[in-house]
Amino acid sequence: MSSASARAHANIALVKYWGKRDEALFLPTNGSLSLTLDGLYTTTTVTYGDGAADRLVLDGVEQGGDALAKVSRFLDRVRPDGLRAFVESENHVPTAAGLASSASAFAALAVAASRAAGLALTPDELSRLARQGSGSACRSIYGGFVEWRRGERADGADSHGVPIAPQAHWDVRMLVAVLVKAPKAVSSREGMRRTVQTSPFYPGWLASVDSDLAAARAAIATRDLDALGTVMEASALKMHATMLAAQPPFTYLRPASLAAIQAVWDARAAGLNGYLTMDAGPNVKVLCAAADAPAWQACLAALPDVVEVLCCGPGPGVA
Ligand code: FM0
Repeated sequence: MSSASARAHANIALVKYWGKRDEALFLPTNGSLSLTLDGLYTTTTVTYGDGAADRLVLDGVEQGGDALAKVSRFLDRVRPDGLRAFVESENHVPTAAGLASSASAFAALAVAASRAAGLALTPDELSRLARQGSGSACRSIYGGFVEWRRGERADGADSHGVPIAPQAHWDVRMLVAVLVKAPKAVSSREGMRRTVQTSPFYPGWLASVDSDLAAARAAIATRDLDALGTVMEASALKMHATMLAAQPPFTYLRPASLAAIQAVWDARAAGLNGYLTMDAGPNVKVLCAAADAPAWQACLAALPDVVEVLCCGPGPGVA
């Protein structure tokens, strides 16, 4: 029996990944750029042995079906021949707010599974491996600000996370307004596929990503919150607009999300500096300076249908 553990933090994209050019290898149509977060992480232990079947226990609950099958397929990339795996994973989020992240999950799994197999992979190799569990996971290998280079190669060798500024580079805050949960109608995977194949806005999205990435890199290098916030907010809203134009159309925006967006814009107009982003779910996140985090916390907590507001800083890479 051999066993290893790992911890990986969640990340939030500042310039979004939306669309795959290769679904099997999780190769993106566009580059993306994220901030790894300190407060939200997953710890995973992988133990190889000669059991009858793989097992997956997530937050103390035995999993089967698609979740187990996906993890088993992922482990086939690194497991020692003939061995079965016992995977125990815990999501560390302040409450059961539905923030369990596939990014931190597959980053932690990639590291624990390869270590337990006796493989000493480099960070870039771990990033490529994590990518093949969930695309955004390739960014959670690294701390701080991380770019996922789209890459050009068909085998994905050049498509992995690249650290562009460490955790200590810039002490910003990302507030997460956790909104009332609604069942997720469309997975990211299906949503991306539908958008790429049918949305007339998708070519416009793609055409704008490289200049967004360049603007985000420059803003991070100079710690320019207004420049980074402006491009971050635009990237998120453009991404959500592509989905509304897909066929059949869909959206992750809920009435409470729109109320939060309006509240962020109103607060900014009134002089509180911060910018919003949203992912494939209803929650609204705000990027701001550390000194403004308490005011944003109060602003977001006062909104209807807010379950709680989390406040995160830049986080570390996998350990
Ligand atoms: O994180 O189909 O990684 O760049 O969060 O597993 O590769 O869950 F806002 C959407 C994340 C997409 C943007 O997609 O998809 C981002 C998103 P997978 P993910």
